[in-house]
This record gives sequence, C-alpha cells and structure tokens, in this order.
Amino acid sequence: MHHEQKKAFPTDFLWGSASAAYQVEGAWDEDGKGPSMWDSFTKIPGKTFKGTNGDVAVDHYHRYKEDIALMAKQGLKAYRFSISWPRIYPQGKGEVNEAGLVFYDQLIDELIANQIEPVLTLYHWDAPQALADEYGAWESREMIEDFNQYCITLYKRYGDRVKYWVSLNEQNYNSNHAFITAMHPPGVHDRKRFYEANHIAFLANAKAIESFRQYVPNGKIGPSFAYSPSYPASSQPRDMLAYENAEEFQNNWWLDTYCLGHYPQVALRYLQEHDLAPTFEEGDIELLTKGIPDFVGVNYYQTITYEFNPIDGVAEGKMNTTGQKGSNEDTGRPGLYKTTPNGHLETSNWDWAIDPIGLRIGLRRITSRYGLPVFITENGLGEFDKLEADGSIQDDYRIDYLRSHLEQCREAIADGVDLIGYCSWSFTDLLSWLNGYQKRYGFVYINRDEDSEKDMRRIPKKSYYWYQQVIESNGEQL
Ligand code: BGP
Repeated sequence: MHHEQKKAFPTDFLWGSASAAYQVEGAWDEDGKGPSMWDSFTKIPGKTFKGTNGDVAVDHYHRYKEDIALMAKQGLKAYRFSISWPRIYPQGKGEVNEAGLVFYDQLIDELIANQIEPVLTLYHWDAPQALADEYGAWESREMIEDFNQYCITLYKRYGDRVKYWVSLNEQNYNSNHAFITAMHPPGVHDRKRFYEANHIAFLANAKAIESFRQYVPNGKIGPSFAYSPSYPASSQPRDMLAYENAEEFQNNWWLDTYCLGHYPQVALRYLQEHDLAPTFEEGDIELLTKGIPDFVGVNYYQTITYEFNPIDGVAEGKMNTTGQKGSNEDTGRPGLYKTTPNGHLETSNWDWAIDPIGLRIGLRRITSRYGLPVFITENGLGEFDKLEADGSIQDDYRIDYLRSHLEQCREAIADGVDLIGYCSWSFTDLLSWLNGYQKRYGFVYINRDEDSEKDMRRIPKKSYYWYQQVIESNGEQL
C-alpha cells in the first residue's frame, strides 16, 4: 500500500516575526542618533501617505521590553529586527555612538533572556543622511568600505550572541524605488543610475559577507530579496518571452548575482546594448564570488503576472498607496514586459495578489537553481483592521493568509526545500514606508493612526493567538 509520508516542519524551525528600525523605533534624534535618508525624505511634502514619518513610529525604542514580553508570551522563537546605521555612526563613519550600540545590546539580551533567537538585519534602507550629503550614498563606491566598517563594528559587538544575520534588505525593491520610480530617497528617475547604484550595493553586500566569514565564522548570513515570482499571462509565445524577460530582469538579476556571483547573461547583454550596464572595475567579479550567502532570505508577498509590451508600450504606472482597491496601474518596460492583473487570484485592498502556491513555486525555483537553504524573512498581509468596541481585533483574513502560506511552506519542505525559518511581517503594527499606519500587518495592534499618536496601546489580535498555537504545535495545527 502506498503510504504518504507525514509532512512536517523541522523540529528546530525558526517561528518568527519581523520589523525594521525606521518603521518601529521612533526616537529619531535621541541618544546621539544622526539623521537617516528617510528622516529627511519623509519631511518632503507629498512623499508619504498623509505625510507620515518615523519620528515616533510605534515607540519601540522606549517600549521594546513590553514588545518582547508579548513575543515571549506568544512563544516566538525568532525576532528579526534591523539596526539603524546612523544610531551607530551618526555621521555614517568615523566616531561610533556608544549609546546606539548599548540600545541593541539591551534589545538582543532581552530577546535571549526570553529564548528568542535574534535575527539581525544590517541594512533596512535607513542610510545615514551624512553619507548622502557627502558623496551620494549608494551612488559612490566609498559606500562599500563605510558599510563594511559599520558591519564589522556590529560583528565584533554582537557576533557572540547573534547567529542569524541579514545583509541587505530588499536591495531590488529599494533601488527600484530610489532610482526608477523616485518613491524612495534619493527620489531619482534614471535607469542608468539605478544599475550603477545597484551594482555598488552588490559589491557592498559581498564585502560585508566576506568580512562576516572572518569575524563571525559560526554565524549564518544572507540578503533578503523581495521575491515576486513571475507568471506569464498566457502561453502565447510573446507573453512567454515577456515572462522570461521579467524573470531575468526582475528576479535573476539579483538572485544570480547573490548566489552565483554573476549577472544573468542575456539581461547583461541587453543593458550593454542600451548603454545601461553597470561599470565593472578590476576585482568586482572576484569580490562578488566571495559574497555567496549561507541562505537566501525571501520576502514574499505576491506573484506578478507579465505580458507582451510593445516598444511604444506601458512604462511606469502609479502604485496603490491608499488602500483604494483597483487603483493600482500596470507598469512595465517597453519592448520587454508589462504587468497585468492575474484573473485567477484575489487581491488585497492594496491590489497585491494573494497567491500561496506562488510561494511554493518560488521556494522550489530557488532550491533547484541555487541549492541553498531558504529563510522566509517576511510574509504577511497588509490590511485595514478594526478595533472593536469590546477591544478585540478579528483579523480572520490575516489568519487565512498566513495559514495558506504556511501550508505551502510545508509542501515546499516535502518537495525538498531546506527552509530554516519563517518570519511573518510584522510582529506589531508599524509604519508602512509609503502607506502610513492604516495598512496594518501585525499580530499586535498599535493604537495610533496617521492623525494621532493616541496611547499606542498594544493589543494582541486574533491572529496573535492563532500563531501562538501554530508555534506550540510546531506547525501541525495551522
Ligand atoms: C517590504 C519591506 C518592509 C515592509 C513590507 C510591507 O518591502 O521590506 O519594510 O514595509 O514590504 O510593505 P508595505 O509597507 O509597502 O505594504
């Protein structure tokens, strides 16, 4: 008789949840912290939803003990957070700010005291404004060594207690918005500068990993990639070609370079032909091959479907940052591809396709192509939540989202994916870079909105208790 093997999560699976410094900490100018590029950018009128910024955020800087107590009560096994570079180096380099290091000492120690594995992100977009002023941050190769020195400081300080490290968070998504859509700092529309800055970020990532080997030899490190696996809109060959183009330019451009140490050939050739290719200097190729990670960090929210886009076709379309369903516009590169809604999938109010099987597909693609372990460093649903009169938040839609994605993780593990952990986005509600506070992701509701900080009370949602029993049963009870 055929006996199906029981599908299960490994016993040491890291059941986690995530955040990022700028989105939770607040205390933007306290204890010697210097300004980041986001501190400046969010103050420019019209850049963020209702002019929101992270000056106070959800006040995690002052309330981290309360937040960690809630993590411990939930049974969380891992917490992914990021370090604010200008809290450590207010000027980006040079003199180190001891008070900044002490804050993260305390955070890490508190996590460990509660048996929660710290997962430390070195860079989640908040580069020091001083380096932007001095040499244009990611547009200069000086960034590589300054980032390396900052990382070495953290390796030396926390390497004894932190085993899991994320190098760059969503280099792809961040540089796309920084240099193409102009929605992230420095707010530029220039594809050539995009490829140049992105190349420098690859080198910085590789350099940081090379140093990691020396200072934290027993640790594990990898970048977190914003992974939206591509689908073709149809089996028409020209849609298939558009899908291949998108996969190459939107995904493999990063994944291959991280994991294989070189750019995908056809895409590189196209960029050379169009005077868009990044500038290679001597030693670049060698450095990239030294940056092969221990795992691929995956931030998964959705798949994206592509179709043929003529040479005079669609370019940048507007992105839904209001939660008004249906307001997202298609976006593309003329002659290569354009996005199109996938009629088979439901979407969130921010028009993100909900596709749990897409996660399984993505995990398998990474496994087969690179043979590396995977760590899901973000996955979650941003939605409007309602604080009921009885003080509860009934976020069943979020439970459905997370459950269906975890079911596909279990399938992927059975398929042979070496999945070491899963961090939901996010633990508490927090500031969305472009969508304010109304697009909520947390297990824990924060009582504040765009108009008022209110009391910032922490209230566990229904999903908090659901995840609690998921962890307790090691994923058997989803
Ligand atoms: C990722 C970022 C996170 C987080 C998340 C949700 O791109 O790494 O920092 O913001 O997406 O995105 P959003 O807040 O735009 O809904």
